[in-house]
Amino acid sequence: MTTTIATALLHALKDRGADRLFGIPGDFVLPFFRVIEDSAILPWHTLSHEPGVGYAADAAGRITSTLGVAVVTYGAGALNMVNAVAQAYADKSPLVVISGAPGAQEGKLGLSLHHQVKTLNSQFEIYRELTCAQAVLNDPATAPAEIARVLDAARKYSRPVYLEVPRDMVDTPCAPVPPFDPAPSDPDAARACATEILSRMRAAQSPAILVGVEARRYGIEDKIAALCRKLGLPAATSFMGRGLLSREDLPLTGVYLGSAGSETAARHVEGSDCLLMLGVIVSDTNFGVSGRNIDLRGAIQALDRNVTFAHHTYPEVTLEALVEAMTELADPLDHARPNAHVPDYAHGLPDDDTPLMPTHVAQAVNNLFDAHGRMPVATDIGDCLFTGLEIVDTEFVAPGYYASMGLGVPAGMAIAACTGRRPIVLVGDGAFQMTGWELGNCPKYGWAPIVILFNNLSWEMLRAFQPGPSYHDLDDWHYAEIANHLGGHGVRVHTCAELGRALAQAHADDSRFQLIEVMLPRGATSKTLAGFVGAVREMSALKGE
Ligand code: S1T
Ligand code: MG
Repeated sequence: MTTTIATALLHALKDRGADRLFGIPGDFVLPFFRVIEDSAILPWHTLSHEPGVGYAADAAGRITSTLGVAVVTYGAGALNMVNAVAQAYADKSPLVVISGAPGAQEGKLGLSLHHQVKTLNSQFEIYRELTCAQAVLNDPATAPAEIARVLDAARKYSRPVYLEVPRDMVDTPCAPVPPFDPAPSDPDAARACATEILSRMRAAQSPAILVGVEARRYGIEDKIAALCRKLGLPAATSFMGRGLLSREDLPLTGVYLGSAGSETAARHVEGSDCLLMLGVIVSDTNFGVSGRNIDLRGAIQALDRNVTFAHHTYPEVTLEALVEAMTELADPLDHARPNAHVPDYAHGLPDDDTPLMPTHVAQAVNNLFDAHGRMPVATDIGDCLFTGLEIVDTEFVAPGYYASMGLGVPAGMAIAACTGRRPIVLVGDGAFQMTGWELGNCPKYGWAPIVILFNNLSWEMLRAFQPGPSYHDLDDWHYAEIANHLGGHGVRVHTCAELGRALAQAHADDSRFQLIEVMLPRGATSKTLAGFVGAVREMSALKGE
């Protein structure tokens, strides 16, 4: 069977861990879509709007620690997905964007083409700003090496990449793509770096470990847990790292979110005189509300294949190589604290007519997990994200840094597709208005997420920051009723007893997606969001903003 540019690309994606594609066709990508279906190299799912395609493909990469893949048409498709790709870049998600494009001769007709914005190269230039590697596959002689270069960059740097496939090149014969080159670190550099870190941790009074998203992106949570156990140290996770290490038997001091998160994690991180940050993005959401200014110059940061100390860096030392070298060289630390206090999570949902507040959702989910086992969780931005911090440790997919609305529902659908497990989705009414309708695609794929919709008739997180204006008010769209027309089952609940019953019934019915519309009063927020807003206000006041 002759290899073509399209089949070579699909095989290369599969060889590097991609297990499916999400997309929406268009005339510039129809030839490629035909090969996707005829070749059956990878399963594919079409959704209804390119932002949802981007969010779903991003989430697929996050939950599987491999490549997520989005296939879209030129112009109207690819440019419609820009914000979702930007979020994948900021959150270090290895999303592969494949866009169809005009054929070589089409651009020479002297006509501006439909879907063209400024020049035929504009889209490539826009995506150069959103990705870590890009290529146009317009030459069969170079296409295999270009595909390998770009896809390997996605795996190495855990960032989005962009491949443009002119529609007249899809069936062009070419050689197969070379196998994945992981570009391992120099083992001597990793050992030297590990030796320096361990000696600093041994000399420190209160060494601490903070774990971030790269632990999941590179699939090394088990190795980090083994290191923590060998050192006798608990770990805290960053806000973006919520849910990391949840499958490991390791005492976690909770999620660090400064004065708005776990107090144990805050003491652990802010009180440390040797903070080792493994795969942590130093961002305002991860550190913006630190109760005390953490002297990051005293910290050690392993991120983006570099390990940085106050005044020097070990380049090209991967997180995996560092953790393996440390585990090999480590002994239990004198200041080991293996039995850290694990935070108490919200339990005990009242079984009565108590009107619902956001924290009751966390209590209801925790009760469900106690009864039936933990489920993966996808959250959107809004108070649902902060309420999610009150749920016990489980796998999370959330827009923890870039913080775009819209990820929640498509991410839940991707988790169902990639893992075969049923997810819980937490989403606000505002974010649901953006991408919640993608649920209408669940019946054709047999996905049955349980969606808990926080209906406070508001952009409440904004109101928490800026009380007063009426533009935070949203109308009541009766989402539960709409769910029934989208092929799912919807129920509206007002009290704690109704929520407990609805969640139990939703869990019992996995024949279709479930939507539980939780009615909340305007102005009500979770304790965690209230704490976060208060801390942000305090920080602003301290800075005189
Ligand atoms: N547009 C997009 C795509 N993402 C955003 N993050 C925003 C706008 C700004 C924004 C927030 S939080 C929020 C908006 C509009 C309101 C969310 O409303 P809803 O989903 O109903 O959740 P809740 O009512 O719990 O707040 C962040 C601060 O940037
Ligand atoms: Mg809302």
